Amino acid sequence: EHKFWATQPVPQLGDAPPLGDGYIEASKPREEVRQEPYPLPKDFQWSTIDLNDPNQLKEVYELLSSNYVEDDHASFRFQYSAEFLHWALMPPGHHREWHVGVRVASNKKLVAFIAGIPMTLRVRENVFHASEINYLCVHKKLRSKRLAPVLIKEVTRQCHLKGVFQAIYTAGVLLPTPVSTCRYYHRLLNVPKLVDIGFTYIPRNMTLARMIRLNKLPTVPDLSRNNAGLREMEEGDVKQVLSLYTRYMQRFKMVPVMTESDVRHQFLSGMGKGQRPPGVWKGRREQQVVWTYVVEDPRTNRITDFFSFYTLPSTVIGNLKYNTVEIAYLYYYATEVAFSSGAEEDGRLKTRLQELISDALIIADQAGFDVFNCLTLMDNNQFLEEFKFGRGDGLLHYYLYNWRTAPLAGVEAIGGDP
Ligand code: YNC
Ligand code: MG
Repeated sequence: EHKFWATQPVPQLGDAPPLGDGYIEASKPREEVRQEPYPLPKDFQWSTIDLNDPNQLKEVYELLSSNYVEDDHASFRFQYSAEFLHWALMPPGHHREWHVGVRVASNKKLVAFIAGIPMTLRVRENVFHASEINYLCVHKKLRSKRLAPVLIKEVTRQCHLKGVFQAIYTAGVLLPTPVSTCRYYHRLLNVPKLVDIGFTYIPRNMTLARMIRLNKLPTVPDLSRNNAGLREMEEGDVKQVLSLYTRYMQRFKMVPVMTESDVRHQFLSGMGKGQRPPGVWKGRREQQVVWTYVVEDPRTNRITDFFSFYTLPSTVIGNLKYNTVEIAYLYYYATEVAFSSGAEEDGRLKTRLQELISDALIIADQAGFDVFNCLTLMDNNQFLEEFKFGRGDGLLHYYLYNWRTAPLAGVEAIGGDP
């Protein structure tokens, strides 16, 4: 029933969970990797995309803006900005050959895309090089012609040519076979707009005014008061943020392993131009993609915590009043409190996470975001309920290519059966 996926080195639906961890297919020396691109239907041609060329970046942006992922009701569609794509697809060590496009041979129009970026992944005890595959997109007019498998095979070949034989990817659709499944949760910020565009509705025995009041947030982050040390991340914080990140991620079973340059890229490079004056929380920078804050202990000058979120608007399909809904997505965070003994048992960890995320919500609200999203992963179950996050209907499945490991339980940490 999965004609393509049945041929790939992934666990098949219904397979017994594996006893041990490891690859499914052995790696090959470069000379044994297929040297020619896979054939495309006639009238189409492969095109490596140079994202440093503003014109090509814009072509990818335009393809995705009109043809990328929509929700089940076709009400919203992800609208990645060009700045976002530049940030997401050009991390340290990225390969141009992993930005795979398909063009119409006659007029060179870009009609399909898939991208990979290199990463180091830890799954349980094993650390290995992998690619993270994303932005698979086929123009709406070319759907259901089995183009997607050709794109996947070609990006796989390009990974193999660089000596990478494992991959991680996520999708809203169920394929063979998720290693984990998360649910989206949404914290409403701009209630009237979210009701207007049908992102949410006013429940029975509730009024709009009450709903607004219930979701109202303070205007100043708590950890910025009384010299508590909250500020934007800066270049000088990279080493300490890496150390915090690395130690905190030991709590989890499947995580990216980062270096200093990864941290600089992931948390700083997308912060946009120009310094915001300290203590100013309102408004936002033009084209800022990622927002990273640290807490610096004023007595020791040590970074004790950090949190980050990124900007990813969605197009509101067919709405006359609003073109987009501005969405912040929770990204990585970490806190020293996790390393003090007993902090989990006596609730200190939970309290600290709530302080951090509550400030993330305040900052996002002041910056004009309409909604704050997160998934049921990391320690997010420690604050979802208390902070009035609503359970979404979207699921996100996580997949590994050519790596078997038992399903990662506990990621769908709250919310019950999907
Ligand atoms: C999907 N999202 O099951 P079977 S997520 C993977 N990921 O194959 P056709 C997908 N496979 O079941 P269409 C998939 N969606 O027969 C469908 N498939 O074995 C499989 N949507 O191909 C599907 N972006 O070309 C079926 O379908 C086969 O024309 C059917 O094209 C699909 O980026 C798609 O949701 C998704 O643009 C391109 O619908 C199209 O429908 C579209 O006839 C809107 O394809 C945008 C959208 C997907 C977002 C994402 C992650 C992609 C991961 C790809 C797998 C990577 C594997 C690792 C490779 C590197 C390995 C190394 C080393
Ligand atoms: Mg197709």
